Amino acid sequence: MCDENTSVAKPAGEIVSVNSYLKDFSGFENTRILSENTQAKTINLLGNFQGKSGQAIVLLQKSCFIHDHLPNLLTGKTILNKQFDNDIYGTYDCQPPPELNGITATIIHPATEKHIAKYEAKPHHVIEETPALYQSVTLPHLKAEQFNLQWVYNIIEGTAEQDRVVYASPSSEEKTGFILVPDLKWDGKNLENLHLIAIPYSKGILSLRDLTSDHLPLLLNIDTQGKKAIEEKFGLPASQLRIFFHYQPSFYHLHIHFTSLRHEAFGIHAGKAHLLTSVINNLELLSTYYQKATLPFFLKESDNLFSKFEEHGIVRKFELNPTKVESGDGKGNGE
Ligand code: G7M
Repeated sequence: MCDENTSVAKPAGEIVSVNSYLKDFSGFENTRILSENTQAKTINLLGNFQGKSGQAIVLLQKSCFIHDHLPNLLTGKTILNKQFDNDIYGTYDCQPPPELNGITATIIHPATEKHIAKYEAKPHHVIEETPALYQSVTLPHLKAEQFNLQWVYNIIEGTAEQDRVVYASPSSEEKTGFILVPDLKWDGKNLENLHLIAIPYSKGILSLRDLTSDHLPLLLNIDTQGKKAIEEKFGLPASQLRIFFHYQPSFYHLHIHFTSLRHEAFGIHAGKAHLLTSVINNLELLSTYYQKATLPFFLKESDNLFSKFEEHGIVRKFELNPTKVESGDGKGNGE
């Protein structure tokens, strides 16, 4: 059910996000499955809400098991319907009470074509981004087409997610200060998939590429205070944290991910993640390291940045060629 009375007034023509009043999924029409990951138990859907303008992306992830809930899970309230048994083995369709069987839902509305491309399954490619390619391809593209940063400014300016803030530096620390909040995709409770992001107050640092040794005080502050705050609030020591940047990120206001080592979060692998300690170390060795380095990253074919690299002849779309796969080396790489 929707309670539109609580929605924020917007200028005529601007679509009001359903997120300002949504209470359930009534009226949602699913038009397409964008992608699915059976291992991570996620599904990303495209659709719309009946009578509302704009497309909506719904990201669903089955929640992890919360250890404190286990005693309530294994009781008479959890129904077991047998699928089969064989000797000492039995498999059941298990139906726990709804409150113990949650799904984390993230809704993006109104979603742009860029959002849709981001969540759509498409082949990835490696791009070896030299400093020259950054200047001629990436930078002009991200200046023209980057995602809106309003949600970031809302957090650092104190108008959104303030009840979720885990740590905030004093506002006088303009250059070294930051705010630490749970990532959109984390429920803020389950330590198994802990995921927070540190957002510097300072505007204009687009990404890793902009960092020089001038930013070391900021990065060291984020490293020290972020670890301390997470240990104090969640009891997770620094040795259990993976702290990293994404390159390319989705949002070009510098931010740093803090995730639990046990969490196989999206974007923790080589080709996307750069550990904060390595970044600090590189900057200590050479102030202009990130202006001089070739930075490789993975890019999805559906990403507009991919088309820009394609136009420059740096990469081309990958099409699986079945004849070559059959008569080739058997690895099925189709090139
Ligand atoms: O790939 P990149 O490093 O740019 O990741 C950005 C992160 O910001 C993702 O993990 C998103 O889940 C997270 N994020 C995106 N939005 C729009 C929000 C938001 O509104 N609030 C919070 N807390 N995190 C967000």
